[in-house]
Amino acid sequence: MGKVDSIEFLEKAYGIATIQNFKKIGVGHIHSSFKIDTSTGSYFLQEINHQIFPVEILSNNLEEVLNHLKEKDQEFLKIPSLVKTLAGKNFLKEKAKYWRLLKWEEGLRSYDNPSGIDQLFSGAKAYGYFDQLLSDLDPSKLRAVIPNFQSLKFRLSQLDEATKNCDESRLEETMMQLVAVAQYKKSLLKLEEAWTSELIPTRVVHNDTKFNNVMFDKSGTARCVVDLDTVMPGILHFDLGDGIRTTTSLSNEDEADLTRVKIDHERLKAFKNGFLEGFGSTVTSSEEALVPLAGPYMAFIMGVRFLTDYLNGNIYYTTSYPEQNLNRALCQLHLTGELLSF
Ligand code: GN1
Ligand code: MG
Repeated sequence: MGKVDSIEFLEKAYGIATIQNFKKIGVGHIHSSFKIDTSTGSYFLQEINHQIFPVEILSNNLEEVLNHLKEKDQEFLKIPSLVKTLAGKNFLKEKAKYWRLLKWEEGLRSYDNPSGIDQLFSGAKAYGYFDQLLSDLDPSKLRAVIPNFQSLKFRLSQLDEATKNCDESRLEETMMQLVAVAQYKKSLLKLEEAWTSELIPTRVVHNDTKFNNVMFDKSGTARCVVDLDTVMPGILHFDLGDGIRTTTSLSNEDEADLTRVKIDHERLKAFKNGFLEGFGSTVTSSEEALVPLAGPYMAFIMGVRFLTDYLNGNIYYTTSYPEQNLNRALCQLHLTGELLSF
């Protein structure tokens, strides 16, 4: 993935001006992303990973979500603009590759780690507000783009499968992480049980609220929530939790020095308060009671998924070095423990 031999097909299919600059940008672990500049404006181009996403379902969901968001009378968040092909399609198939094009959000940028509490609070508020905007989207309009995406039960079964099929050396190498998984799973499955038993309500949520999926203007105010691939029915805790997972420790997702993976209470509080303020509507008392499990649940599910991918030989996430998924797993499982004991 990622190499583009000739780009003229894009100009033709989308009817855009001649492409003057074409640059790969390193966002996300799944698709390949590019910035393209033309004389009439810039675009965000993605080569869709069609091994992971069913392209047609993905693209229809995205269009549905964007249309819903655009109908809202609000100015707080900019809504990304999907560019259709001249034939009116929401993705482009060229040879064996699939593409989609969005307008480039001028003057906005994202950060892997928040640079301060105010920025963190603003990002969290934008995510909460985004979920509020989705709250009246009819879930039946969206198809499950990746079934069981946030189900811990399902992710644990994938890990189990991976331990049965991997080579002995990898199994030995990950013994400590597997012990951590066994240790934490019971308390975290409680959140999923609360969802499946309808103790807490199903809501349409973003499902990938890591901090670098919200974009800020020059003044440090969050103005746009991006990466809408996994907007699906879920629970509020998934979005609250993924935000906490990616902002509460100053470390990166794959930090190998675990002494650097620690909870900053002020940041944790800021994300939670910002998110709930942005969401605005009442959360139920059962939702409220389960808020403490949000962060550890998301750190844990990511730890489980990274570990599974490492055992499977790194076939799902893009990696920039062979041990990256193992480091990601180590870091996320450590973070789980820290968040649980907080
Ligand atoms: C993946 O591709 P990206 O970076 O937006 C993943 C998320 C994880 C995230 C971890 C479809 O998102 O679920 O939280 O990596 N997306 C998919 O950084 O699996
Ligand atoms: Mg994503």
